[in-house]
Amino acid sequence: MSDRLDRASLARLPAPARPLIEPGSARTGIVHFGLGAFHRAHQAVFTEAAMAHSGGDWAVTAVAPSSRTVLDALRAQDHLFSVVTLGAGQQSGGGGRTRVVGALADSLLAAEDPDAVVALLADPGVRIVTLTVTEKAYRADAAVPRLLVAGLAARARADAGPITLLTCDNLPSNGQTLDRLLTGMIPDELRDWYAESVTCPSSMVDRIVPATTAQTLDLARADLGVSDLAAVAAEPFSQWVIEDRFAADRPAWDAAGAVLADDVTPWEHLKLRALNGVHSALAYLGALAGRESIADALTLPGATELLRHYVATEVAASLTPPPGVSVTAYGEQVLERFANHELGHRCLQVAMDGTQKLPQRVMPMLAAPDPRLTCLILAAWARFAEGAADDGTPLPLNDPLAATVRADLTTEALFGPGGVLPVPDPAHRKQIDTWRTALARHGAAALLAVEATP
Ligand code: CS2
Repeated sequence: MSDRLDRASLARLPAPARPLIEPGSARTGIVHFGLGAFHRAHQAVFTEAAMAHSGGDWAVTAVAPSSRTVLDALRAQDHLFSVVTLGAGQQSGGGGRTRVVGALADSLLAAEDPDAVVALLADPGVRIVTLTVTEKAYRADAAVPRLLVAGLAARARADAGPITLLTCDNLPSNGQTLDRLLTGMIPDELRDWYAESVTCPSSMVDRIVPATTAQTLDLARADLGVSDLAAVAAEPFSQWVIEDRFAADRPAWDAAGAVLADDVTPWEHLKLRALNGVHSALAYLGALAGRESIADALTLPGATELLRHYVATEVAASLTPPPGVSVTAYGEQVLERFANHELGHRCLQVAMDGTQKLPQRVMPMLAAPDPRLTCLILAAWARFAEGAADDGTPLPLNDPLAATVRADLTTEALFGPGGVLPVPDPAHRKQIDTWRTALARHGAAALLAVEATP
């Protein structure tokens, strides 16, 4: 008897841990790019629930851009994996903390087998492409957009029908961003077909999914009774707001709890600024103060008060929330979610790719009447980029523009015209510089405590 999760071992799992659908019972209708933990804990879960509710051939074939690790684990497990939900009083074992998801049908490694990916995109059974490829992949010279264009060309030639490209990355107007990128890349002879047959709806995705650790795998094994090397951990909260603009049909994601909306923009702005921006703030300030996790960073005296104030003032001034949603109430819920100690979400994970994230998460608040705390967050990033915590411990700068950033770390070089994060107003640059001096003199922990005192 196999000791690992696969189809043969499903019957031995505790009943609440079993998939909602019979694995292998549906054909592939979705090709997903980016086989990271986030997809498995988010879109795969929604898609499985949609199929359990309304059926349909919406199984997912996932494309890993270049890394074999997860792919090998999934292949050895008949593409089954589990989600371990952490925090909010989740019970272990039969209590439903860990559940196997049956939405994945197959996987491909793009770097090794691009032709198979192109062929799949030209399959009439595939009607949706979803993407979680991170902010930095939305460039004409990146691998996934190039593969998408090749796939679309093959699809047009095969007359395989309309297709929806649904991005799930944390970018504002992410659908338009993808559409603009592809429009600039497709050959002229494809333009009419593209305009008629392809839509790129925007979507706002939200679930905190830390990187899988040895502890995640231990929890999965304890709950399932078999080993699952592709398990992911996630918070209980999960949200998906999707622009209702599909080129063909779609899974019953609404029956699975997703919200289909005419306009996703207010949701995207709220989430990027009141959640992701605050996340980045905690990541940099926490890392400087020597805190390991986001939840630890939030226990720094003054951190909660300061971030609450930031959301209520600078963030709230920058946007119009979705109808019926209060920015401060949303911000409160975000802080409660960040306080989930069981997640162990590392500051350094959130801190990566700052040059790609801060423009949509933090920079828009520079337009607030008095963007003091926005300047503090940018200063914290700059000090983080200098490469050492307040106690001297080295901090890694994991960022595609790391070399440019490190080449000249002065405030003028980073934030001046032509810098990696241009801040147009010289008064704001001065404020960033003042905060950098204060951070260097007092350290992040002491600064937060003082600043939060009324
Ligand atoms: C985080 C996000 O790593 C990061 O930058 O801010 O991944 C965050 O956890 C998710 O967007 C939550 O939905």
